[in-house]
Amino acid sequence: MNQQTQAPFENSAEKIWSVAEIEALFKLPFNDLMYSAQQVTRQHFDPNAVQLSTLLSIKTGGCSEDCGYCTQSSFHAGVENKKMLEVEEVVKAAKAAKEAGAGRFCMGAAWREPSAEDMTAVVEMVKEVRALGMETCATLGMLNDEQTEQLRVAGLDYYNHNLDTAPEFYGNIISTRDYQDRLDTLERVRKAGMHVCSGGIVGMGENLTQRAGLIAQLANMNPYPESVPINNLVKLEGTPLAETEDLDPLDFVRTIAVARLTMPRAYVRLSAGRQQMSDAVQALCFLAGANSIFYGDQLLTAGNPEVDRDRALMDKLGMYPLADKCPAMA
Ligand code: SAM
Ligand code: DTB
Ligand code: SF4
Repeated sequence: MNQQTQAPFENSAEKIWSVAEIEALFKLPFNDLMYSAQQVTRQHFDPNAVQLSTLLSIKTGGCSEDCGYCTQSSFHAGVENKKMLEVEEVVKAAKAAKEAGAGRFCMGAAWREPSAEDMTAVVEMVKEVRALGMETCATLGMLNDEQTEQLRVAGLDYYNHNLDTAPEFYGNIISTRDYQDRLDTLERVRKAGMHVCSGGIVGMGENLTQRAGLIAQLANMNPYPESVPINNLVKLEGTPLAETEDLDPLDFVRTIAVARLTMPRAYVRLSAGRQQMSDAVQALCFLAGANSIFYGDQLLTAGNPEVDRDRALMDKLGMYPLADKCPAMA
């Protein structure tokens, strides 16, 4: 059985947020911000349950985009260009992820957009992973209408495509594709009837107004994404952003809280950068309303906390995977 966690949002005259209003949330006293975010979390979610997604890079390296944070771009020295994984390898990894407790399996590819041939293989992967009883997610770059339809028919539950940053800062990071291209792909995914997973990266040198600008773009989508990954930049060797100054961890926590307040019913995912975070900072992120993580020792090319470390952290915090029952009620 597929563990579908969410019905698509029916919209809804949700609030339209100005960037200034969001910036004001960022500037609240920390305790006030955390208190409000935790209250909103409790209106919509079990505050101790965490949704677990495992990532697999099904096609690594050699990408024709120039995203400044990414080690898979052929514009800068990073990982080598590998060929796409075979369907059987993907299914094996998905089975292992399910065994370890993940509810969703996300397949990522270093493409600007998939070709027709790529789509044939991905459709097969999606069908087989879904047949295991897992939720499916893919992140393959830009999609056209025919491709969104193919993925929907195959049974894809979520499509991940990030806005990455505010429109005003975007040109500092990526030059090979426009902000509007990203919005168009998200619109097609929504129109095809799949759940939208879209978020961004913080700590790329953006200022507070630009961080608020990213959240405004996401929160003002109609409807806003069901899943919102907030990534802390992982500074990967060879990328133009490798030497960027560290973001104050409390500013990362604030970003999670502001995402929670502006998108109350979304799963807010504490995404890339967890391996470099202390348990205490992660605990603050959960308090701020994060209720989803990437689970498994690898993201796409970068590391993620070991499963044992995450299990220990969940135990320490009295948290449990979304699919499991609260141990205290068992
Ligand atoms: N090629 C597809 C695309 O760009 O849409 C899918 C894969 S891409 C790696 C998915 C997302 O991962 C990016 O949009 C970005 O938000 C995030 N990401 C990539 N490298 C990162 C890094 N070094 N630190 C944090 N997030 C990163
Ligand atoms: C998302 O927002 N973060 C994930 C997923 N969506 C595809 C990717 C993080 C990538 C981190 C760098 C790497 O592994 O290369
Ligand atoms: Fe390519 Fe995606 Fe990396 Fe950009 S983020 S270079 S599109 S793999």
